[in-house]
Amino acid sequence: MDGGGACKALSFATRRAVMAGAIGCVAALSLPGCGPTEARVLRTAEFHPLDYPTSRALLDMGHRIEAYSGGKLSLKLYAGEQLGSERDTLEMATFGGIDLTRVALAPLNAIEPLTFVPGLPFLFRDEAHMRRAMDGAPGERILRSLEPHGLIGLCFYDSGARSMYNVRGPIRSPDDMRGLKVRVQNSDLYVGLIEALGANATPMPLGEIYQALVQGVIDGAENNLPSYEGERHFEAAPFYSNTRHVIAPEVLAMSRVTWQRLSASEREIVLRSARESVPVMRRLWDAKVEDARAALVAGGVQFNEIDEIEAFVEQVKPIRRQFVTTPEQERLVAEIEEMA
Ligand code: GTR
Repeated sequence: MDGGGACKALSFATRRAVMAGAIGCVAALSLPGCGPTEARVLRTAEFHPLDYPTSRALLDMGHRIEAYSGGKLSLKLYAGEQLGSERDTLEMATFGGIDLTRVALAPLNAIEPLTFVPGLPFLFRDEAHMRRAMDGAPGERILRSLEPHGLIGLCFYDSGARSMYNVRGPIRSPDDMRGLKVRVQNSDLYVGLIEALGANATPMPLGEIYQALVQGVIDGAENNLPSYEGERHFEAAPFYSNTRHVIAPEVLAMSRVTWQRLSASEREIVLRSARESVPVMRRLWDAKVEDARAALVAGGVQFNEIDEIEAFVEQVKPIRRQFVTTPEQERLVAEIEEMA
């Protein structure tokens, strides 16, 4: 198992080589002619850098895979945007160009309507509610819903609560959002959410936000503390307002092409290792949130609480009607709400 190196964004040629299974692998899983005695390497994409909780959880999973398979299976992690955006890596996984990818729900929204549900604003009461629901039947249903789209959902990782931040000043009520240009993830749900709050939504990849803030292309964005700190957005947008409007999990998915090439016992090893990495990830996540908070306070960020969150909740209510349109989605929402 391997951390994948520190360099960002591999060249196009190198990316193609990864997809062909030729980089750092004894023999890539998806290559024909991979003999039974050779180690099989699961090529895994992660947007975040190597020290981010999701990356560290994937490394933990890799150790488990190697140990449980007696070294016959291993995981090679391409962290730090090496294989491109989450959207890119999702596409690669879908056609079997890579074996595993960790993505947010946003890039899955366009392919599977059930994935809208955990991203609905103000659905989860807190992180514990989200964890309970994703560990239970609602989470299982969402993971299973990915299979017809060429993906095997293995587990959920945490992403904490997302809040608003911007260059101008504290946001205390939806009125303060009016006219702000706010970056969103590329999904109609997040565009709808920001526009319902009276701001202008600008979809763009995470990696482009810093420059866009500095150049005044956008006035703000929304994210959890680790991404806000890790991507250095606070340097340009030092007002972080605790709206906690979305507490969505993230997904670790395997390419169905890869899954179909695994034996039953290999599948069990992969699934077990993924599931066992979840509590590890959660511990790392909770610690990372506190570290990020301390670094942000030291970095001069001005935090503010929202006294009347009801005003935000009211204003985004139409979002549910817009994105929850099937009986299956409605059932999922009801079931999650019952677990509050
Ligand atoms: C991060 C998340 C990423 C991505 C990013 C974004 O918190 O871990 O998967 O969703 O936010 O806003 O693009």
